[in-house]
Amino acid sequence: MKVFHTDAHVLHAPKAELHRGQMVSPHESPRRMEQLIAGMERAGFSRDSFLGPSAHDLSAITAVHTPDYIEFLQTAWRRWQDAGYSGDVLPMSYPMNPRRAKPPIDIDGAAGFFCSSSDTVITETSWTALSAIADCALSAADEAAKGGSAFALVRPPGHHAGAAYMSGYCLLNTPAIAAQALRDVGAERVAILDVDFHHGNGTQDIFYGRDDVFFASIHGHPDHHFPYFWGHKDETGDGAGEGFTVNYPLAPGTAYDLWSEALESAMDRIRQFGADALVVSLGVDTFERDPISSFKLTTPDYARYGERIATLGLPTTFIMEGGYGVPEIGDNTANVLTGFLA
Ligand code: 5XA
Ligand code: ZN
Repeated sequence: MKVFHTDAHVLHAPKAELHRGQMVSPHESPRRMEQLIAGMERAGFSRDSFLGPSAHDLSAITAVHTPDYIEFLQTAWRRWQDAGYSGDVLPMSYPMNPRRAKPPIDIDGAAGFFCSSSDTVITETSWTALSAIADCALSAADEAAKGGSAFALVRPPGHHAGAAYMSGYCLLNTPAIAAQALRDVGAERVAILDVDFHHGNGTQDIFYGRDDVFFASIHGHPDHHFPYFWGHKDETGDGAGEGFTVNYPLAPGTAYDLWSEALESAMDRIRQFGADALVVSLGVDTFERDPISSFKLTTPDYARYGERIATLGLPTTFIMEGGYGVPEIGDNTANVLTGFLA
């Protein structure tokens, strides 16, 4: 399996994270990537074999994100400095009714307009990192468009970012960009399977009204976990998209027995949908020792579910999402791929 990766991820390195009332060292940091790569190497996916992405047109990103949001991402840090603010761009004020709100001129207000949670920041060089990771996701999707499978080993994650907002460490929705690219080169029906611990609210939001991209998410119940306001069972799509979203919110403490039942159900729905390509939002923060999550998956479980996903028999684009703080994030990620390839 081809693995696409870019060292440019280090250009997005937030200084701090607002977490449970304190500014802490960011959970989502370049160090995570070192842990991911170390685990991949232990499993035989050598760093030397990783491929750099090929450059894609910005239109592949604006097929999913609004042009004004992209312009915001590209210019926010400079505007923040020009306003005399210091540190990373860290939003503070949020519109309660975003659809009726207008973006203000002041960058402090504009940042809140394009954001939904204060754990997500923009640094001086974030955009360079983001455009390179979008290229990784698109390069992996190119492989799937040719009938193969590939992995975009990238950070920061993507699935909380909406068409016009950043959230939950995510600034560009890489799985949505990949899914849309697959549609644009001819896949009739694309399914997105989100196995990250957190609900993929941004991905859901982007495709909620559509019947050509199916979205399934297995995640910690929003009563207890970020992103809190989305991911309930009764969120099933809207208009033409009704029935093309399925959510499996699970209780804190869920282990593989129950988690895998949800996976089998999600895969049945993907089969019924008749997908001709699959995008997997591959978060490994379902791990029993993840510091910000509460499921109880163990390292061998990841290989078991990788093997199950392979039974769908679809060209598959894996995109790295969450998973934090422990060396096992690399082993768990590699296990999914090894199980898939077995
Ligand atoms: O999948 N999303 C994450 O892992 C990030 C959650 C951020 C919570 N502040
Ligand atoms: Zn997550």
